[in-house]
Formats: sequence, structure tokens, C-alpha cells
Amino acid sequence: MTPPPAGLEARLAAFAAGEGFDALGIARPDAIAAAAPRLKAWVATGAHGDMGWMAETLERRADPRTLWPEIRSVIMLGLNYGPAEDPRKVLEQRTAGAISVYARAEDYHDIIKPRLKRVARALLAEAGSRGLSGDVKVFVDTAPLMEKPLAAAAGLGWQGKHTNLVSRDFGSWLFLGAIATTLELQPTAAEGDHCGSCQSCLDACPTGAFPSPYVIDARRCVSYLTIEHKGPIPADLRPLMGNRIYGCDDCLAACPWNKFAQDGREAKLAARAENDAPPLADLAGLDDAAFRARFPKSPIKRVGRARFVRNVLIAMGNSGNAGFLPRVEARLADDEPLVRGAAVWALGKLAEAEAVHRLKQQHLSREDDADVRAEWTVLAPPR
Ligand code: B12
Ligand code: SF4
Ligand code: SF4
Repeated sequence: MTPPPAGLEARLAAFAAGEGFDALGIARPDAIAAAAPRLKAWVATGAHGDMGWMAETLERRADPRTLWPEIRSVIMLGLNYGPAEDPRKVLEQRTAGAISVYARAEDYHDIIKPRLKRVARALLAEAGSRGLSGDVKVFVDTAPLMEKPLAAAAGLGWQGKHTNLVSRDFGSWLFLGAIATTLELQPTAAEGDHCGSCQSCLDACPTGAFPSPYVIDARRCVSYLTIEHKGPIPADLRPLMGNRIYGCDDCLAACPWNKFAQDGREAKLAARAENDAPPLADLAGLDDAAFRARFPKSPIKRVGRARFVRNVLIAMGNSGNAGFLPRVEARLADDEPLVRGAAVWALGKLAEAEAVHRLKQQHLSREDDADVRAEWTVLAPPR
């Protein structure tokens, strides 16, 4: 295929800027050869936990050409969602829940995807006006594509020791999206690593989720535990989660490159005030309908009510606030075993031994779920 006339890339950049994207670069589909063996090695250690889809899509993930053989260029786009203030402030408010920055606003998938489609359509129209024909597909976290290595290859930044993409201009606060195309576009230069001797992100992690720099053990990451993990959260990690009820930003927020970042310009990505530090007391009693109504257009809805209330109960257990006990006790009889189990754990953290014993006698004999029975058993051995 002959290269397109000079200027198509410049028009592409203008379309992307017009749709509000803050960063753009172009990578060849074969640009991430080093990522494939690393990904395979990572999955082989089991670090992906119960994200079975990572292992199932391994081959396609390792090379975009397996996903789409005709692909010639991958356009990587970044959208700045830099918070107005340090998101870790809420971690000190033990009776409130900490929701990660990306989830305080509207679901970014819904914001980015239509924009990617418009940019892609404009690119095809522009190429057509130059006598070029091509095809496009857009991705935002929705396909087995390694967005971070591709973004680094396209020069948007580098994969920092916390494994996410760090940008000189936006620090750790870029959402990534991709347009794959059969058009042969001029690639942009890759970005080098600027972490140097810094390891602030590694030190900041509350659960020790980095076995080594640049490698995450998802099974220990609060983001995985609160969002992806469907079962009971391992007991040894619960106390380390503090009041984080949906995702975590500690490693991102610790990055010194954030000092060059600007607040996100996007109104739709601005935090909703009610999600800045929501009182835990308002969240533990949500039923299905109330949960959906509380988080309209939010990514939080994706985890469903049971997983979310599980997280809230763990935060209550970590709060040291015995005032939560009536709300915790109410969840001991919840329909969902996941919720009941977390309530038992929170009870053990907040209640006096006498109350624990009384409630155990009341609930254990009727409990038919093995996980919840185990929570009761660990909590206080039978007298
Ligand atoms: C699976 C996943 C997760 C998992 C696993 C996290 C992870 N680091 O992969 C969990 C649920 C934990 C997660 C959490 C979060 N995620 Co996430 N996640 C993804 C997803 C779907 C796939 C990522 C992937 O392929 N992981 C596989 C592993 C192997 O990749 P990796 O960690 O990058 O591993 C590489 C390094 O270890 C490297 N490596 C190994 N050794 C060495 C040595 C050196 C020297 C170097 C340089 C590299 C290196 O090689 C590996 C392969 O490239 C992407 C979307 C996508 N399709 O890409 C979003 C994505 C990565 N997530 C994103 C976000 C925002 C988050 C959270 C911040 C959300 C939150 N606030 O809670 C946290 C951050 C946690 C963290 N520190 O990573 C953004 C990141 C944007 C950015 N600027 O990078 C993405 C790109 C989504 C998006 N479209 O914007 N996520
Ligand atoms: S998101 Fe939080 S728990 Fe996960 S690796 Fe970063 S600091 Fe650790
Ligand atoms: S905190 Fe330091 S080590 Fe971690 S990504 Fe940022 S610059 Fe790199």
C-alpha cells in the first residue's frame, strides 16, 4: 500500500482535538513485541486472579494483528481526567467511602466510545477525499488489546513502575482509547521511561500489590478486589483496604509526574459531589433498585449491588465506628451470601464478644452457605 499524502495525520489530530482528546499517537501493530512474552509470563503466575478472560484471550491480546489481520496502524488516544484535588484526602474520613477518581463521574467507556467513532469516521472521510480507502474499529477497554504498551509505543507516555501509562503532560490521569485501521499512517516516536530511581507508587500501595517494579499482582490490588473479584475478599487483605469501596488511586496519586497535570477539562468526567466522600451509612442498606438509582450512568453499577455492599461492609469493619453496628446486623440476614459473609466480618471488628456470641447463635444454625458458615466459625469458635 502506498503511504497516504502528507497531512492526513495532521487532520486526524485536529479531529481528535475537536472531540476533546488530549493526547494522540500512532503505533504500528507490531510495535509491542516485548509485551507478549511478559503478558504470558504474568498470566502463568496466576497474577490475573479470577479474570479468566485475560487467559482466554491471551493470544489475541499479545498481538493486535491476531485480532484483525488487515490492521496497519493503531491510533492511541488519551483523555485527561486529572482530579481537582488529591483523591487520597477521603482516606482519612473513616466513616465515608473512598471511590476512585474514574468512578466518581460518568462511565468513561460511554463518553469515549462515541467520540472515537466520530474521529474514526472523519478519518475515513478525509482519507476517501484523498483517494484512499480503509476500514476502522474502535476500542476502549472493550477488546483484547494491550492499550498501555500500545500507547507507550505511540509516544503518549511510558508504562511506569505502577504499570499504568504516565504522561509528561498529564501524569497518571489519562484514559486510553484506540482506533485500529487498515490505513497506513505515519507512526509517532515512542516515549522512553522517566521513572528513574523513583518508587513512590510502589511504596504507596496499601496492599503490597507490586512484587517488583513494573509488575502488578492483581490479586492483591484493591481495584481488582473491589471491582473484578466476585467472591469473598481474602481475610488478610480486608484490613488493608481501609475505606476504599470502589477502585483505588493510591499508586497513581503518588506519582510526581502529576505535578505537571492539569485538572480534566471535561464536565462529564468531573466528580459528582455525592461520590466524593459518601457516608457509608447511606450505602450499606441499598437494595437492588436503590443501588441502580444511586449510581446512574456510573461504572459502579457494573459490579452489581452484592459486590458493592460487600465492599461497604468491609469499610465499615475498618472504620472502628461501633455506631455502624445496627446497619451491619441488618445485613447478617441479607439474601446474598456475599453480603452476609462481609457483614459477619464487620460484626467481628466492631461488636463486643457478647453480642457476637448472641448473633452467632441466632444466625449460624440457619446458615446454609459454606463461605458464610466459615466466616462465623473463624469469628468466634463455638462455646
Ligand atoms: C486488566 C486491567 C486491570 C486489572 C490489572 C491491572 C494491570 N496493571 O494490568 C486491575 C483490575 C487490577 C486494574 C486496575 C486498574 N486499572 Co485497569 N485495566 C485492565 C485492562 C483491561 C487490561 C490491562 C492488561 O492488559 N493487563 C495485563 C498486564 C500483564 O499488563 P501490565 O500490568 O501492563 O503488565 C505489563 C508490565 O508488567 C510489563 N512489564 C513486565 N516487566 C517489565 C519490566 C519493564 C522494565 C517494563 C518497562 C515493563 C515490564 O509487561 C507487561 C505486559 O505489557 C486495561 C484495558 C486494556 N485493554 O488494556 C485497563 C487499564 C489498564 N486500566 C486502567 C485504569 C485507569 C485502572 C485503575 C487506575 C482503576 C482504579 N482507579 O481503580 C487501576 C490501576 C491499578 C494498577 N496499578 O494497574 C486504564 C489505565 C490508563 C493508563 N493511563 O494507563 C486502562 C488502560 C483502561 C483504559 N482504557 O483507560 N486494571
Ligand atoms: S490501585 Fe491501589 S491497591 Fe492497586 S496497585 Fe495501585 S495502590 Fe496498590
Ligand atoms: S511514582 Fe515514580 S516510579 Fe511510579 S510511575 Fe510515577 S515516576 Fe514512575
